[in-house]
Amino acid sequence: MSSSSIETREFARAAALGLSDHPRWLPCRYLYDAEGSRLFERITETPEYYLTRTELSLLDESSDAIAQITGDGALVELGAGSARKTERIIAAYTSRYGTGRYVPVDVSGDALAETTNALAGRYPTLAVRGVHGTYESVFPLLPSLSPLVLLFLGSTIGNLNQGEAEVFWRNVRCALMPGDFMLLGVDLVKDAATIDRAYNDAAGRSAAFTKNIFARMNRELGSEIDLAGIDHEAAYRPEWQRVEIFARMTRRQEVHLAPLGRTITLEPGERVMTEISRKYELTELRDYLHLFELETLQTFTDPARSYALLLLGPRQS
Ligand code: AVI
Repeated sequence: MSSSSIETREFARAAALGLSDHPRWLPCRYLYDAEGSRLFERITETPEYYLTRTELSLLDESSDAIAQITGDGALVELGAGSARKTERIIAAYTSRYGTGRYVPVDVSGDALAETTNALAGRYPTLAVRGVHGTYESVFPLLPSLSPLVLLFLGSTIGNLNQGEAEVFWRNVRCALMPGDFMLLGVDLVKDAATIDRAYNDAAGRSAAFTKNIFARMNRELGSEIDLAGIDHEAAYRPEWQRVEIFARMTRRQEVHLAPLGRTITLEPGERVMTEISRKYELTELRDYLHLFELETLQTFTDPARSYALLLLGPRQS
């Protein structure tokens, strides 16, 4: 069996498990094939999606200070994608320390190759070594890259559920050595209307992004889903401090999972959760990270306290 068919069967299995569950769901990592990554980039350009814009301006303002605090070290970025936001940090480290090391980690081989080539051209003194894989796959490598600054930006942490986040933070704590740092970007709790607008942009890009996971199932799993029979639904739930994103079926759908020879029926009105996006209170987050022996050394936030960058370090015992 070729490696791509192993991946396709894994996708089919994950879809079968999630779609047979109550409530129904799909793992959000499958939102990001090449088309999904392109659609997400387009969301970040909408006037409603304040997260990326705010994080970029925070990075503009604080990258120099961060480079000064951490000292020279390898920049290891989880889920690097196009590394658009990271360029600010790379520029700060290379101008302060002359040379630099950048290790982008991404599940998309295409995005990694593009990033690596583009940065190598723009920063001749920067050594770029991409790692093609999941976050989990890179944790064992981290001690060999120390001293390092682990970058986890874009509020991607908010897309992990409680259990996934706990495993993630345990892994981070085990992998960081004394003198290492982590820079975390998080979206903060704010009025529900602002958050709701960010996930329901007027141009319909958020809706296209949600539907793409079903389009991908059609492409890769032969699912034959009628995309016109799906509505995007996203709403902030203040009691859970998270946005919940669903696809609601407006007609009966027979979802074929060709690699498994299975069909799952979705009735009109049924919803499939495709993603959560958690929002954070700063004091709660600092207390939570403390449970994993991670100290918040500095917090950078915008005047409206809409978004934050946290500089973390392992607690020395
Ligand atoms: C990638 N991640 C941080 C985005 C978010 O805001 O949770 C994903 C997203 N989904 C819909 N819009 C944006």
